[in-house]
Amino acid sequence: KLPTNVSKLVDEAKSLYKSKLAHLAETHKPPAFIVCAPGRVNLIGEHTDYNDGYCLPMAIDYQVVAYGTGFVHTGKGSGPTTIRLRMISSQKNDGDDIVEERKLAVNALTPPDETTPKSWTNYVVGTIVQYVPDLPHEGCTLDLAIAFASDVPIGAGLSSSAALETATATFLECFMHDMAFSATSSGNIQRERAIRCQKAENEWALSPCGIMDQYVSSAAEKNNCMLLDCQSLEITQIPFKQAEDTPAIVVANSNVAHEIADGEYGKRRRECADAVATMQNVPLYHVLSLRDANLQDCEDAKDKMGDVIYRRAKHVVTENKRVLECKTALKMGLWDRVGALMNDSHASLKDDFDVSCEEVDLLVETAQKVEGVYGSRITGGGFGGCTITLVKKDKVEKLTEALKGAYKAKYDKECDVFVTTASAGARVLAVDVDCKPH
Ligand code: GAF
Repeated sequence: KLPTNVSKLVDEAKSLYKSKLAHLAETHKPPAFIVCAPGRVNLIGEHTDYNDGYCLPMAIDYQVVAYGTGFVHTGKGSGPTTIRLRMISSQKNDGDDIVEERKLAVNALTPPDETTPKSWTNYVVGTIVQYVPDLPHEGCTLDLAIAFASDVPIGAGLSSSAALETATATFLECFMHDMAFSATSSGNIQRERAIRCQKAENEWALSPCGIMDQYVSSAAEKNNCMLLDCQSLEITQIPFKQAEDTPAIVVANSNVAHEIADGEYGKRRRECADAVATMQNVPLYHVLSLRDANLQDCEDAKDKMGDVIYRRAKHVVTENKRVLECKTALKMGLWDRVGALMNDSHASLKDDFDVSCEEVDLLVETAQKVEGVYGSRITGGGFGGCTITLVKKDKVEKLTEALKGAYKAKYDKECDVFVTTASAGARVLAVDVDCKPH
């Protein structure tokens, strides 16, 4: 049985497909595949993924659902490969009926540049492009009609774009499966999918993100946090133990929007690369990425790096340690320790990595003072977005009131607060043979 929000999204996507796409006869080749992919919240391990480090995210209950049909016309085996794509999204079109239609000749495809208007469709096209090499030969036509429905808040740092890419990829694998992945194990499929979706985001949304968001949307497991080693790309599921004293996971959205492509995130990446280059010049030859460095290395290179780069490196080095300690604390159900590590992580992101903002700090500081709260921190890329707080279950209401009250009092604005579980990653929900027009 599907959670209520997911079955609502399935109904929405199905009815969008039937009313707006199904009558376009040539795309209508049953069956339709229905897949979903979740947004994420990161428990701890921020700005470590692109430094070859560790992170510990989980999937949230909010999802992107895709309902669609796909067909490969194999053609004569010559000429350019084309993609005929019709797509519609309940979330982005704000009630207006525009069906985005694209006919794309693969050999003439170029990713957008800074001058191209931003569009949600780039995430979808960018992902589809990653699957073109799986087509049987050149000259095929890939005919796709996909309706998306989503309840992942946009621009909130909850990975709505990674969820869209991952849902698209999972949908594509449904009918390209025989060609693409029949010989691979499911862990490899998830990893490969995450790599492709990250590439789509880097090249087609011009967002220099790491791999955390796409990987957790792809491979999360219910009631687990996903420990990701971003160097080996190995994952280990760490149970978020379900017991009487298991805390609630509360997410608060500051509604301060920020996009990774906006510039500050890219700047942090360059500063981390600078730190590595300086350490090598010290010389600390063992440091090939910040994952290899320890606090002593940061101190040894401090004079050469200067204060800003030193603080960036210090954050990454200490954050990696916190993730590994948090993994152990989680396994043992030591919630006080998990919380303390979250609080330290926030301080480090605020003071050393400079990726918080005053609205988010207010939410974190307010939460940290509420009775029954284990820990609270900013989550995701930063500069706005959400906080994650672990709190005793019977104190959720108190926490919610405190957060909403403090935010309203200081900014005369609303913050959204919700409880999530550690949810499952991308999956196929159903195959629908009845996808004819209404
Ligand atoms: C964003 C990015 F997309 C991730 O790759 C990660 O770097 C995160 O910010 C910070 O931990 O969500």
